[in-house]
Amino acid sequence: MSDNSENKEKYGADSIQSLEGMEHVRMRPSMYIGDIGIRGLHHLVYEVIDNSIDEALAGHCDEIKVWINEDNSITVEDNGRGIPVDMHKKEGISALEVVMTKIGAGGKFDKDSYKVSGGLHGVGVSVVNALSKSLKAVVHRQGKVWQQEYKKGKADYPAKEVGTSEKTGTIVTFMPDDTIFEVGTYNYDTLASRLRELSYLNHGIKLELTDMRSVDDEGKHIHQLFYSDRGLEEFVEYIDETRERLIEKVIHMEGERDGIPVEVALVYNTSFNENIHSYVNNINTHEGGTHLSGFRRGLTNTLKKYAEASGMLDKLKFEIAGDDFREGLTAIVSVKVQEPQFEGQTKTKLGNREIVAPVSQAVSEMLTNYLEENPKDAHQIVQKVILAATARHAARKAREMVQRKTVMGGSGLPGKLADCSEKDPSLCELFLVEGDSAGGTAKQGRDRFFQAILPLRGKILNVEKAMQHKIFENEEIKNIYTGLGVTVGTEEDSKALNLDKLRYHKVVIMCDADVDGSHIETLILTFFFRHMKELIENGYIYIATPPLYLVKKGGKQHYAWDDDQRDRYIRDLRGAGSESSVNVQRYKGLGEMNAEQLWDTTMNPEMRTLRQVTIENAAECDHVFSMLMGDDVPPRRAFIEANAKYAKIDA
Ligand code: 0RA
Repeated sequence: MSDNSENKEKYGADSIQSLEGMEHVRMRPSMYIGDIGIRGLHHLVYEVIDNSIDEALAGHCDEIKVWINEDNSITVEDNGRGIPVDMHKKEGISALEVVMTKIGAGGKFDKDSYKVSGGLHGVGVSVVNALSKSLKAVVHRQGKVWQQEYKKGKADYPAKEVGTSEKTGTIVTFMPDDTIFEVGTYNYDTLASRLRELSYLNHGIKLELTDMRSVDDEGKHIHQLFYSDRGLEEFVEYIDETRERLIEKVIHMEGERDGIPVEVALVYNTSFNENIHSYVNNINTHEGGTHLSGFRRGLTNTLKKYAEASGMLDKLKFEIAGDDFREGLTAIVSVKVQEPQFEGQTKTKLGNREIVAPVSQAVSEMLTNYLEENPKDAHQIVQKVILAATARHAARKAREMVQRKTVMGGSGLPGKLADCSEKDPSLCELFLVEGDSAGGTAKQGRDRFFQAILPLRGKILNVEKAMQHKIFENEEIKNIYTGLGVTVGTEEDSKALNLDKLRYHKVVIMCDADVDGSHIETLILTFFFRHMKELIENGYIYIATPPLYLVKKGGKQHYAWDDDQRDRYIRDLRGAGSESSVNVQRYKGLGEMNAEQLWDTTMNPEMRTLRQVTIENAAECDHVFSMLMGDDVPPRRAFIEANAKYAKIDA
């Protein structure tokens, strides 16, 4: 999230104003792409793909190919009309050069002739150009091939004709500038999950990804094709792949209301979670907004009307709340908005009021039809709603018990919590530690001024499968709520999280570096993802990385975090001359370290590595957590085999 601080100091506010667009992008990259870490690096690719998606949405392109090249540069090719290359009257350079070098030009530089249809997307490819060491654009158009190259956003030469062609399209290859980005290596899975998401959100477009950096067992490059015929219907099927359906089919509609393209798909499963993912112009609006309000309104009104008319609610002794209609619901809402206003902390909340009605109407109409035509499913849904209302009633009591304690203050803190003395949450850290014994070591090893310890006993509850009231009755989970100072539920929203009294801005999950530890880590992360997502979104959740080995000889010792590092230390220490077999200790658990070692390697801010937990792709997380924590074994085994870190060590 930080700009290049060196640059920040060099230029004052005055000189910034006089800088040209491209230089401003290079000086303040975070303003344009969010950050200069791994996220920003991948954002560059999305920015280029967005332009091709716009061309596809305009109906001129149906194939987009992406390569991660051997040198970690990226190539994006589409079969659209090709970016125009004729002279741009006002600028005196080719239209291609305008698109590539003028900030904010995008496709909108000349409203009438060169508007990219929809013009829905991001900051524009010129930003990618500005942040690239080199970029090359090749355009196939009107029987010819044109090309132009750039360095740090500046053209090497005017666009030139380099050949003839029978096809049309645009090919952009860029190498991110390593003086700007902290990292330079692309992650295949990150790009793959974005392309999968895009293929569902824009059905009918073929998206291909190839990794030129490596080959598989058969000598082939890793390659995937993402294509969806049925759009969000398939997206919901994918997310809920391992959940048990309550109704047979995904309910799906696509259409236009008041000129706004709206697509919605939903299904009910037998779980207790609400999973609604909303998108505006293919961007995940994880803070929701007016389209989500419209969706909820349509859903609640329609189901309520149906349930009341059915007579099934007659014997119910309490009111049904909005939440009750969403338990076990998986849904996606996607709208395309010409001039979206984004609000909220992370600018991912849609503000346009005019979007509420079209979405709500679309949902009402779709659901009304569905309920009429599928009375059996309708009955199932209403029964589920009644069950949810009943459970919520029971859960409220359990939750209020937890919260009453928190409100009472001091004595309300969990008995097992060893608190820190500092009270400013921005300075405080809470370690959630696997097991009482490691908890004890951590208590001795910590800096008690700002580090608090909460030991968790064994495996915490799998919240993916538990009902609400079970969650609030669970001892370890209660301790997490009261320890953190987080409360749940307001008048309007019984699940809203209140972080005003959050006591720590770093919550560090510290588990053993083995299979059980990973399992516990996943259980805790599942809890945070489902019940305290805002903590992750605010960047408060971290994972500690205890070392795997201690390599020792005589008075010299080194900690190692992986096998390569261990082997290097072994060689180093052997190399010291003598014959003696160097001593290697494998730390299976935190408990095998003494307090001093734990502080030195894992807790001391000067030495430790904390991994911050972020959500790159919420829908993909939803899919993975439900799969990992659900009942279906084969997909889980496959996932673990593909990602396992400790399997070999513990086998
Ligand atoms: C404006 C006008 C036209 C094409 C494009 C933009 C265009 C931009 C990109 C960016 C990536 N791929 C693209 N493909 C097309 C064409 C106008 C015309 O031919 O009449």
